Amino acid sequence: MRRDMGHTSIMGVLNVTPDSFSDGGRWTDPEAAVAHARTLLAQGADLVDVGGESTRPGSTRPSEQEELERVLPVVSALAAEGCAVSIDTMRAPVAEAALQAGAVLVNDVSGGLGDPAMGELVAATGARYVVMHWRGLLSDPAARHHYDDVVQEVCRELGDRVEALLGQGVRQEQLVLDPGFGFSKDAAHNWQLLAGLDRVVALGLPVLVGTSRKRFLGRLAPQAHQAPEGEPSPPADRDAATAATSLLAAQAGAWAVRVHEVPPTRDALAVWRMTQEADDAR
Ligand code: PMM
Repeated sequence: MRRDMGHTSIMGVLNVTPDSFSDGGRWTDPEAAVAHARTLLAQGADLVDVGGESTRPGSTRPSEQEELERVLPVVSALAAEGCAVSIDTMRAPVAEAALQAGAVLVNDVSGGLGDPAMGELVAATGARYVVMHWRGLLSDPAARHHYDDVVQEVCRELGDRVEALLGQGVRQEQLVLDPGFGFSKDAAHNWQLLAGLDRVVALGLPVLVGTSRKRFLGRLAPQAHQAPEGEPSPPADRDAATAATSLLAAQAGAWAVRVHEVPPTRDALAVWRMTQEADDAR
């Protein structure tokens, strides 16, 4: 069965952090960061996601001031060039400052649980808001990685977040859902989520998918990467797999995919588009 193709946008990742798992430390200089964003856009990204805090397990949180100092110069410079900027933050004051500097979307991996003021800010500003699924802030660590049915539970928990946000005055048109690949999920959960992504899409809101370079993509064929037994391949070797997951996400109806390396995903999406255009012309 074929699904009608919508346009799936590409969100390019720009982590201005010293410690992100794949690109930590590469773009901490604002000029280098802005130059990289220009490359992502020239390669076909529709928007650039600027993040100043790594959520990598074991990383220490930057202070709010530190996070602001990392992201604001980059957000301002890119917005001034007319680039669509998304701000990846769990802090309402950082989101607010970035929106004032010209960001158009708030990407919150805590889905509003990290800062109780986030819902109110999103409601007041009318900004688009990505609600990601993550159990990382649950007080019961044992519940974080236990699912009976990961797709069903992610859908239900995202639905609960949506209800809470609507109750805070956020409008439905502002919301984007993200199942949170790799966040409180092991490899099996991630594969199940990818297989069941159409059920997340069926919730009726746009869906963002972030599988890029994640660990579960590093164990496909260890021998092909000459990785030591049991070790995943290095993050930068996971871009072909990322293009494949991005294509599957697009076919399931994703609104956007979030990737570090744009060309492989751009080309994978183009292959699908051209195949469908040829099919339509028959
Ligand atoms: N993953 C990371 C960071 N931010 N935001 C959304 N919406 N979805 C994700 O899956 C996501 C995210 C972690 O990856 P990175 O450290 O390479 O940015």
